[in-house]
Amino acid sequence: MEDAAVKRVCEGKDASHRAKKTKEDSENDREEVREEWELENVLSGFKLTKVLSDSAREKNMFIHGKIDEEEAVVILEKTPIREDTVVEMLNGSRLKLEMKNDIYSTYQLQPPPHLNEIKTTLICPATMKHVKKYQHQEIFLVEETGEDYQSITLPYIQSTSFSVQWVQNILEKKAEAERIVCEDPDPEVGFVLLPDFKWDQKQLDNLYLVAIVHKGGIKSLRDLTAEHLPLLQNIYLKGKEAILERYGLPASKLRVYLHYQPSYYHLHVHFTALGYEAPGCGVERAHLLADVIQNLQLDPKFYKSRTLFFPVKKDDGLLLKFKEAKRL
Ligand code: G7M
Repeated sequence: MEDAAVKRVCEGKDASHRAKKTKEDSENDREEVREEWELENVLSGFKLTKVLSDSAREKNMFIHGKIDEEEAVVILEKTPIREDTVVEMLNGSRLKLEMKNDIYSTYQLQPPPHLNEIKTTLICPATMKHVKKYQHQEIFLVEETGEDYQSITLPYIQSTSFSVQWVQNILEKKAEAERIVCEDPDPEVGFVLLPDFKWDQKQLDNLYLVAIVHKGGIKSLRDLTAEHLPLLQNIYLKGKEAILERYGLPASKLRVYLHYQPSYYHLHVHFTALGYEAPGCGVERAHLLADVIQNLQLDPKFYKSRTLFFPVKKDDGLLLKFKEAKRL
């Protein structure tokens, strides 16, 4: 089932059109794509300020720099090796022998460029808040009561939080419209489900979609009451159905959750492959949508009054506010 689904993903409009074509087609495509790429290399003038963090295990690097005097953050990430192109890669690469001993040998393999892509995310112009977000830092667990939220967190997020322009662009079809997997346009219970920009859509192992609600004014989990149950149930039901239909992945293979604190204060729900340890899916930050629904069914004001825990980086202004209020 999953293989067929990968095929469907790869045949999707914006998923890899490289996967299932004749060799000639692929070469023609590559010519066109190469031209596109050369025209669009906005990174050619990138000047490094600092590597913010990197991980040999995750094979990624977060870099702060400048492009034409504008602050920029670049995220580079080696993508998983794909089953549908692995034979092409083995057959079509250059090999350099590193060592040979009896039946054992190791090589450096240089795949053809189109099989050697690095997923790259650019944020430009980036704010210092973006730079801090990706900077490797010590983290602390904050314990936030309902009162703390009102007196410390809410004023803080109202004074400083990331712009949600990208969210508005999605809802108004000004960006990423062709990536939408499913939409319910209802202004009260509707949402848009689309691939998270962390997912390259090349394989289902790291499937990552995000459902963004149409209704404005719901900042986070803290704003949810029983009145939002129809909205949450609708996202849960239709989101799972759409993922099953499009990718062949059943609900039993999904982790569906909200972040607290989120990075962007316009309500959205994460749908990730269960086997994928997505950043921020740990118990200190992720709240399963199914639990959120049940909690609100039991107590309509559950998230107004409960103490919630969340991780905060050392440099985060919110941590300072909790310290100033002697809550840490
Ligand atoms: O942490 P929080 O719950 O706020 O998560 C927001 C999610 O939105 C993250 O998983 C991001 O990777 C994702 N995301 C952020 N931006 C800026 C974009 C974007 O422009 N497009 C898409 N599709 N996802 C985004």
